[in-house]
Order: sequence, then C-alpha cells, then structure tokens
Amino acid sequence: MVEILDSTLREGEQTPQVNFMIEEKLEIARMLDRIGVDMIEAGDPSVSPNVFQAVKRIAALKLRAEIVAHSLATKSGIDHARDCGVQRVVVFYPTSKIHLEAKMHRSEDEAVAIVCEQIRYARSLGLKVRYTPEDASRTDFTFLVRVCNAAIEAGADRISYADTLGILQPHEMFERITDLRRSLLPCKIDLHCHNDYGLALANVMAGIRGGADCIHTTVNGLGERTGIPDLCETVLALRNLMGVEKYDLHGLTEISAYLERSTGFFMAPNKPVTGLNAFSHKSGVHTNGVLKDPRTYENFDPALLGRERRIVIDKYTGKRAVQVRLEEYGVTVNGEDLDSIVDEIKRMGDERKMLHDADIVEIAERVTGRVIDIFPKDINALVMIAVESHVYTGAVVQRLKARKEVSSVYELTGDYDISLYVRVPNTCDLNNFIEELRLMPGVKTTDTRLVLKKHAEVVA
Ligand code: HCA
Ligand code: CU
Repeated sequence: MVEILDSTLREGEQTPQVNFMIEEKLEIARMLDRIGVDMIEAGDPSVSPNVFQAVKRIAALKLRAEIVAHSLATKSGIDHARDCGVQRVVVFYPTSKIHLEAKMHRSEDEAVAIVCEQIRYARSLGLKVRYTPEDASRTDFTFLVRVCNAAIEAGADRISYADTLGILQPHEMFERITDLRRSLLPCKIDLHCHNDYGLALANVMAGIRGGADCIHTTVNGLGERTGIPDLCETVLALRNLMGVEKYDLHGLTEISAYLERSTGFFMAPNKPVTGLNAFSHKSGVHTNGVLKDPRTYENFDPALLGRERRIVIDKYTGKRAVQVRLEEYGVTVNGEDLDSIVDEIKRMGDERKMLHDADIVEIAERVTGRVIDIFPKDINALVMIAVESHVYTGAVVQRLKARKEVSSVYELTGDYDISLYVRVPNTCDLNNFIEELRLMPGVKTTDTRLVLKKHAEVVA
C-alpha cells in the first residue's frame, strides 16, 4: 500500500519567506496525523534551536505517524536527531558528479565511506535510517545502486530517490524506479520529486507504478523553488485515480487554508483541488451540463472536501444558470423575461469585469418590473435593544411598534431583550432614529447592524 511522508515542516519551511512558529508546527503535525499521513518529516534539528525544539515537541506528541528528522551525514546532525527523540533519521548525502565535485569535493569512494559510517552510527543509537542520495536523478545509475546497497547493508531500511532538480519525465521515472527496484537489496523506496516543470505529481505516480513505496508531499506544494507535490492533490489523485482510500479527506481543505494563513503564501485560483476555481463552472455549455448532472464536468464531488461548486454568472452564462441563481433568491421568471435578462447580463458582462448577485437581481427587477426586495436599496437594519431591569419589556415594545421606521419587533432571550427590523430612506434617518431610541424610557443600550442581503425566507 502506498505511503505518504509529508515534509511541510522540513522541505516546506525551505520555501522562501516561509517560517513557522513552534506552536504552528505542532498544530500542523496534529492535522497531518488526523489526515493519516504515514510519516511526518518534522525538520532538521541542526538548523536552529527553534527547529530543534519543534522536532522534539512533535516527537513527544506520540502521534500515529512516524516522526522523522532530516540530517546531513554528520555525527553532530545525527546526535541532534537522537536528542529530539525521533524514531527515524534521514542521512542525506549527494551522489551526482556535479554535487560531489563542486559542492562536497569528495570522490565516489569517499562518499560511500561517509554515508556508511554515519548510517552505522545512527543505527548504533537505535535510530531507524532512511538514506537520501541527493540529486539521485542526475547520478550515474551504477554508482547510485552501489551507494544505496552499501547504505542498506550499513542499516538503512529506506532509500529516498530524490529528483532534486525536478528534471525527470514520468516515463523516465517509471524506468528508473523499475530498474532500481530490481537492483536494490530489500528496502522501501521513497520518491522525493521537485516540481520545476510541473511534473512532480506525475513523476511520483509513475514511480509508484515502477515499484516505489512512498510519496513525499508538502501542504500547498511548498518547498525549495517551486516545491514538491501538494498533499491535497496527491491524496485525491491516489484515491480517485489509483484506488488508495486510506487517507481522511475531511482535513485537507482545513490544513491547506491553515497553511495559507500561517505562511501568507496563497494558492492560485486555478490550483487543482484546493484552488478557488477548482469547482467553478462558467461557460453556458458547462453550467448547463453541471446543473443537469454535476458528473458532466466534475470528476468528483466537491462535498468530499467539504467544498461547494460555484456557478459563475457573466457574459458566458446560459439561461439555465441564470434561472437557477434567481430561484435561489426565490425569484421565478417566465421564458421571455429570462431571455431578456440573459441578453442584459451579456451586454453588461461585455462592459464590466464582474457581475455580482445584486446586479443580476437588479436586472431581473428592471426586466420584470417587479420589486425583488433582496438587496435593500433603502437602509435596512437590525437593532438590538437591552431594557433596564426594572422596566417591563412589553411597555417598550408597545412604543416601538408605533414607530413607522419599525417593520417588525421580537422579544428575545440573551444579552438583548428586543430586536427590531428597521427600514429608513437614508443614514441620516437611521442616525436620528437610534438617537431617539436611546432617549426612550426603559432603553438601556442599543446595538445596530446594517442588512446587506435578505434571503428568500425573510422576503416571504
Ligand atoms: C535538498 C534535499 C532534499 C532531500 C530529499 C529527501 C532534495 O536538496 O534540500 O531527503 O528525500 O530535494 O534532494 O530535499
Ligand atoms: Cu527537496
């Protein structure tokens, strides 16, 4: 069964301008655990004292997911991981020629020796070990197999195939992982794919078909440069396209929104699954289809994610969508009027960037000559009144009922004793009315809210 390791707290925090507070990391870890990810990569404890604290506190939460610390292949890095109390450490060390020569100034033989020494050290501390050959996708395949098998013999039980630069195509990933699976000693294979060409999710799915076990994700696809696969997209793709049902979909919208808020890194509207437009329909052909049967243009029900479909009304809109939108406000129109309303919407849509529901209702009013009292044109307000304790509420109600501004009165329980629905022509009149209310005997305090939109039940 496919596994997910979420690295929002490690790879995700490598996103430019993104840094989490410790409490936020704990909250993210709890949310990830509720979704059911198999492993949480909580950070590299050597990065800073706060990263260390966060990893340690996440390990102490005793979540269902395995907690993983990331580390360079150094003794001190591994010591830090052990001190955090995590179950697993990642020992990462590059394997491509360019990284070994330009960055590490090490030969292939030296790299194998360092990797094995550090893995053995981590194992001696009782840690499970994943070895990541960084830049694996640009590494000579024979050397890659050699270093990975040496790592497995030294005690690693997972190898992370890192497409660090996001340069593979899905068919290549499939072939590489198929070959790797055949060439490696028994171990689990993780896939860490960067999204530089937008191929990260396609690549991990191809890699899974090739025999890999685990996909690395981050919430909202955070990470170095253009990030790695988004957790929400991955969970939906695994479920809907590959039949993997083990993750809880309910927490996905929440965690994505939490990450938007805590990072200030907002999703493009056209982002799959979590983007604003993921379940929006605009052209007449599409909206007509969706209103007849959502399966015409929706591969899955947005309710699975606690989301709703949205029908956009503008110049592309057909009759059916306009009719349904008006019905939502309790307005029914005949066929001829509907034609005229749609014509008018198309005309306005040619001139304006956006049409709001208030515009659509206003057009319907003009065409039908009816007053559709949904978006108040005069000032409508709800006024809450608290009555002095020694005063009989009914006495105040009697006075209020006599006022022409008041269209309904309710007696209530709670902090306020009376609520009024008030209609006045303008702000000045509202102001005068409230001043008079305050002077009325028995009125202790008032609290006023303006009404922006009245829904069908209220109108009726
Ligand atoms: C990096 C390291 C890494 C490691 C991936 C892994 C990568 O370059 O920052 O441990 O699986 O992309 O190679 O994120
Ligand atoms: Cu990475």
